[in-house]
Amino acid sequence: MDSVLKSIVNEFRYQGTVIDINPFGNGHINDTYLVKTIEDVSPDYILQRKNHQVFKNIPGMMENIIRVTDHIRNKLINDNISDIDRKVVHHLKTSDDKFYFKDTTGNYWTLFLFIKGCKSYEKIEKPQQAYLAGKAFGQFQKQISSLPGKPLNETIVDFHNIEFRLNNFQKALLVNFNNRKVEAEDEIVVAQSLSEEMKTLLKLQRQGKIPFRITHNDTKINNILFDKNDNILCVIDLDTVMPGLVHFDFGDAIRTAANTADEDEKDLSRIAVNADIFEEFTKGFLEELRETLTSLEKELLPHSVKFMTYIMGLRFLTDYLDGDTYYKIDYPEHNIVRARAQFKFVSEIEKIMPRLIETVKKYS
Ligand code: ADP
Ligand code: GN1
Ligand code: MG
Repeated sequence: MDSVLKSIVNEFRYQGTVIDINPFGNGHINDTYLVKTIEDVSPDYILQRKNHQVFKNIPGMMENIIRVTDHIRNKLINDNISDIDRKVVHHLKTSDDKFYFKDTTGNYWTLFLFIKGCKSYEKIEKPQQAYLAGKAFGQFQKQISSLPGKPLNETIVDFHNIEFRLNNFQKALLVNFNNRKVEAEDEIVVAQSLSEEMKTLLKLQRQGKIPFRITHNDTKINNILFDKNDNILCVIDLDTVMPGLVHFDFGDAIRTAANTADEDEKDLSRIAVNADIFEEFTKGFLEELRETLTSLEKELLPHSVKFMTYIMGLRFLTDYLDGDTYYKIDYPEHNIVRARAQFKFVSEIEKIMPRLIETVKKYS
């Protein structure tokens, strides 16, 4: 077992005897480890090194997470829900009463309970899971809509701001790491051709026609934990919970859940929209939020799928041109492969847009 990691875990007030610490999960930003304990009665834990190049204010981020998880926990207690530590993320404190530990090299660490017997999916396999996933993200948004107190801290400023992302893309074109523009020629054309259309949500928000709410902002489908019978346990990965548009959550969830292939699929012919998954997710999501959302917000849900897929493609493309400074990669072309796959999904969304619009109307 890594003694440095062990000493970091020891900064927290946890229960049990640690026997093993191993890398876990496949996030692109943070480093995640599973911390196992010997005793059956002691929980296992997740240790996470938060990426402070990406999240510039970790104390502010942890303040958000604790406010949000405390709020959800109180609601579950009020509703007499059982097994609460599997229904909301439970963070542990350090010996000096903080929810993060800053080590001597400036890295930030958090420790939270590992939820036993859970699973997460990279993409959805059955329509019933999509329905429950839609309900989970809808419910999450509903639960945090009543969060009292000051606004949440913005953990990444301009996270889904398309103007900011397009600006970064322009800068990356100038960086042109290893002359990668040649390899990325087709994707650069796609990025440029859709840039105006992709400002729709930003413009409407600036005109005050669609509101900022509290949103999750990283609703990849692997950020929902299911139990072994595919019941929903909870929504995880709360680093980016902050003010945002409902479209960020709906769009990103569909981008990952309703894609017939992986985010980084190389064989573009395998990438399509699974319309049944889209329908079931929409049904679950709108069952929770139908009364809360305005007609214009609902009308823009199909567009949000295109928007969120485009913005992810743009960010992968930007990182490729920058020389891979942001996302973790498994091989040198990984980011351009991801961008290509996202832009192919955008074109697939365009093909079945009328059906997506009909489906959203049906459940609105
Ligand atoms: P990242 O920000 O890197 O995506 P996550 O917080 O989503 O990190 O964690 C990565 C993976 O670890 C998740 O997809 C999930 O499979 C697993 N995981 C995270 N939190 C828990 C938890 N509390 N209990 C069990 N598994 C978890
Ligand atoms: C990152 O950390 P992870 O893997 O859940 C990214 C998301 C992207 C996603 C693409 C903070 O999410 O915005 O959608 O990769 N998170 C951050 O897979 O940039
Ligand atoms: Mg995650």
